[in-house]
Amino acid sequence: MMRVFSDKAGGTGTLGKRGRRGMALLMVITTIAVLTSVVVEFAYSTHVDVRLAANARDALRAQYLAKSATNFARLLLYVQSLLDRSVGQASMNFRVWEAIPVHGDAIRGFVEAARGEEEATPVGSLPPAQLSQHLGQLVPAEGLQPFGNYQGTFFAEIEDEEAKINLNKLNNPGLSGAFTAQLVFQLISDERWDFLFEEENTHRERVTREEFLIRIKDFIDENEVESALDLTLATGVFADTASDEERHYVRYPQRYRPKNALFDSMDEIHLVAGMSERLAAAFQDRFTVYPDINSKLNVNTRDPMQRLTILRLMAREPHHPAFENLYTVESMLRELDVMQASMPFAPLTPQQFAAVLQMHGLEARQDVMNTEFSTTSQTYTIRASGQAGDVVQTITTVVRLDGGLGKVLYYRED
Ligand SMILES: [Ca+2]
Repeated sequence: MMRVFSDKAGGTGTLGKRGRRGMALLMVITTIAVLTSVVVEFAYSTHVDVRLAANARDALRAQYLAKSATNFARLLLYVQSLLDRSVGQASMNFRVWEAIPVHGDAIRGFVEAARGEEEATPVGSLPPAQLSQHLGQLVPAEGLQPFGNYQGTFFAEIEDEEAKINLNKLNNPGLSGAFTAQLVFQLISDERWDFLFEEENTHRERVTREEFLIRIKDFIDENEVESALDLTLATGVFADTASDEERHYVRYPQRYRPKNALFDSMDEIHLVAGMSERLAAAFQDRFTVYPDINSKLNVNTRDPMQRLTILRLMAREPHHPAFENLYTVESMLRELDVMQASMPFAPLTPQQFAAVLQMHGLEARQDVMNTEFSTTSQTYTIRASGQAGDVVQTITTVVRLDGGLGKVLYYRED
């Protein structure tokens, strides 16, 4: 290299024999450099293409694994609905969806165990299916991969939506609406949520706990006047005022109006005036909008805070000093745990909550016992995940049981 350039730098004016050789060498080097970069670029883009294809394959696998998990969960809930209908007595009931995990490995293990008894065919030993030349013909069964022979894994979690407080019930007239308002207020009253009602949202607004309830009610109710709240009343806790509920919405940079209809999804909670991201996030798991507005609150929740809310609202005196006594509160919650542990997958009943209150010297309200609380549910959220390679796909489905596999109220793929 140095020779080549030093010869040129020598500057003889015309290219001598050595100069021509140098030129040839330069062309060869340049050509090799160009070719190398082309080959590297080609190898790189091929590598990227392969990765993209593998990723797309894994994404598709993961998506279908998540769909499988969703379907398994829906099947379990269908079995639950059959049980709920055939067993009249709640004390004999069984929460099958809590007892059986929807997990790919568990299901595969179960399938392999079942197959092991019939025939000793190891998974993956069968040749791939011969595809038929003619469309619309059945794939021959002998060439099929056995059930459970798939790559990746899936699982699903089921949540009981009716064990959460239904915000749409705030619009119910009479005892049911008043009771729901008291439930919501009781839940958000805990002093650990103080910070949520002290900080401003992105619109520099701040709402009190009472305003939080009023804004939700005004967003879904049919009329256009602002409500007032009186939680001391047994029924009709919301009353109309003379002011306009829209005044909270018109000052936003992008104006919009309250919906004046029931929530269709939990995503709409963010539209309520005065709502902040943190406020919505804090109660996302304890509130719902999916169950029927006449459905009762299922007392079967594992959340201690929710259990305490139920105990308080069932008590004749929700503000009894016993509820401020940490020792008594812990004792009541422990008692519920003991009852649950004695029959792990049987539902707790409102009567058992009442019994716990009585054990601690508190009287239970009989008027709400069977009208506001229940032990069975129709509405569930299924959070399903499928994983293949590095790709995870999740599907969230809300279903309401209808005698079959249920009606889908909400569906989202991520
Ligand atoms: Ca309204």
